[in-house]
Amino acid sequence: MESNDLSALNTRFAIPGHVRFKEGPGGLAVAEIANTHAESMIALQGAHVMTWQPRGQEPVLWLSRHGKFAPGKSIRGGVPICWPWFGPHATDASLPGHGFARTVMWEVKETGAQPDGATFLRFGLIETDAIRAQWPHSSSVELLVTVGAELKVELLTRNSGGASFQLGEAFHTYFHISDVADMAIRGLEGCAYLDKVEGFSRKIQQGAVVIGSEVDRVYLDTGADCLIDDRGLKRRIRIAKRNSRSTVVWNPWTEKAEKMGDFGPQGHRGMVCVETANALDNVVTVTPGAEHGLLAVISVEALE
Ligand code: TA6
Repeated sequence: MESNDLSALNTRFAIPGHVRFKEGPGGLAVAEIANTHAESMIALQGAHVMTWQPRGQEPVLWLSRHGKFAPGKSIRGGVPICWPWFGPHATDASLPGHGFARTVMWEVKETGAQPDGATFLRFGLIETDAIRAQWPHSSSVELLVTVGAELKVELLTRNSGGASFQLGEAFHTYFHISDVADMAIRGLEGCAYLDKVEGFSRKIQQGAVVIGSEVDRVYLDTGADCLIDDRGLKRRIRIAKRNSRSTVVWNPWTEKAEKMGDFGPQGHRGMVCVETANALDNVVTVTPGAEHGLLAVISVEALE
């Protein structure tokens, strides 16, 4: 982004003690948030929350140090926005996996200092002909972010057209953990899931989710909080959600991570994705004039 664009952004939206705009990795324009509760960095490309670190805590989001930060390239880590479909496009394999929202430019629409000291930001996806060619529906989408002692992200989709459309979506959130062997995910006990590692076979979760090989599961019909218990960091990450019926758990493990090329050596051991989604059987129908808000609230607790 041109430096004058950054100066225009700072003129309109910077707030001392909260947010300013600067050139980030790969020359991507970013919002840099630093308040009494936490620090965070959000790329305007994809309205991509790259980092969130509450004061006194280790980073909560995982961001690859080997990622390619470049225009039009999805960032490996943080909170990629999968919209308006999750996974491959239903009928056109030439379209980007997980939709286009995470690799196109969004614009800053609002920033604010909250009474409790948190920082609020609102982003809007910039409509282009290229986007309309992939998504021929009259819609708008905004991301509302509150950076504080918790991280709150809400994806607001509005149907401004005359016909309903089906929406697949996710916060594809990468969490920083001490080591995958020292971690368990609770909250999905008894849930049905589609196991993408085994041909989307349908199974039921027995006990906590522990990871010792590639895991790629879409848990269905669940609105439950997920808890990442990290024994190494002696902390619990809570992912609460609203208007989400799917939770995706993913770790590529060694071979797939090496193939992807942007995890770094053994990078997969320090991360797990717990994704707040509406995917596969749980895609959402948005009727004309309706607004659908996917909400995730991430917080950190001590692990007794
Ligand atoms: O959410 C898990 C998943 O769908 C995996 O199947 C894998 O494709 C992952 O997303 C990463 O996808 P990406 O396009 O970001 O490399």
